[in-house]
Amino acid sequence: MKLLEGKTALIFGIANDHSIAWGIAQAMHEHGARLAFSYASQILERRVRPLAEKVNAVFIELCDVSQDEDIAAMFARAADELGTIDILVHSIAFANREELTSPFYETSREGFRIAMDISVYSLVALARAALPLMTKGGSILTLSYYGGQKVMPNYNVMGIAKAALETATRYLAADLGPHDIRVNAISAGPIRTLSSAGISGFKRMYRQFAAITPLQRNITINDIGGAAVWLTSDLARAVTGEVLFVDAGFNILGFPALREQIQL
Ligand code: NAD
Ligand code: 0WE
Repeated sequence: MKLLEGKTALIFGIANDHSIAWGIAQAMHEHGARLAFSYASQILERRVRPLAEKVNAVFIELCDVSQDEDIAAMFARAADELGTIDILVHSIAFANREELTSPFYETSREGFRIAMDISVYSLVALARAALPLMTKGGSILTLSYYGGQKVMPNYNVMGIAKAALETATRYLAADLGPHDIRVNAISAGPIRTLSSAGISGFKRMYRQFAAITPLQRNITINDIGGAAVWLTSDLARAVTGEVLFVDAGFNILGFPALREQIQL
């Protein structure tokens, strides 16, 4: 059964074929959605265009979410070429690398501002821009991480940003509910993407995750795609303001079971 037949989705945050947003795009395509993508910089166009072709995306458009003009241009094009939209996917986060390698207390004012602007305010800005195009109701989805709820080594200012993102999800859900627009977040377990590449300690953490989780495995961008299709489909029509964990059960644990057989 195709769950998104007749729906149009605008997807922000594909950088390459490892991106969580690409896992979501593929799953939405398989479920019959019509798609359009944004990309963050000229350099990424070379990677994003072939992916867009694979899923027959209507267009791809440059949109740096720190630029109001880029957001306006993106939605002008969406209005022109798509008419209305049903689904908005926000899969964007950024902090300067220094803020993810130094102790949290050393976070600079500018580093804090950038992380909050790109990772949190962008959701508010995109939701506002999408509202006039979501005339038949809609579903907005963002991506969070457990580091917004509990302390994770080195996640630092991104943890503060994800806490704010999850709260923004609830405030937007309250505002947009009367328009029949739902706003939810998926809190994903660790995945190897451009954003986690080169993070010191990520590889070890990633390996241990599979040993610790109830489902005894890591999660993939396809796992996120499946949850995203459900959450943005009519099957989830009464779900809004939620943070759905797609993490093989990691977040339910207070302390990992000590399994002698497993080499950590
Ligand atoms: P990714 O690097 O593939 O995606 C991040 C995207 O953000 C990229 O496409 C990048 O171009 C975009 N971006 C950064 N600055 C931007 C700007 N100024 N304007 C527009 N776009 C900008 O990595 P990912 O892991 O797929 O990350 C997607 C989302 O998933 C992020 O919100 C991330 O916090 C979240 N997440 C990731 C993991 C993980 O382990 N990889 C886990 C949980 C949540
Ligand atoms: O949300 C994320 C990625 C966030 C991120 C990553 C980078 C790396 C490169 C934001 N900005 C940047 N800026 C860069 O220059 N994740 C959930 C993946 C992630 O990032 C971590 C993690 C995990 C997991 C950072 C430290 C510790 C763990």
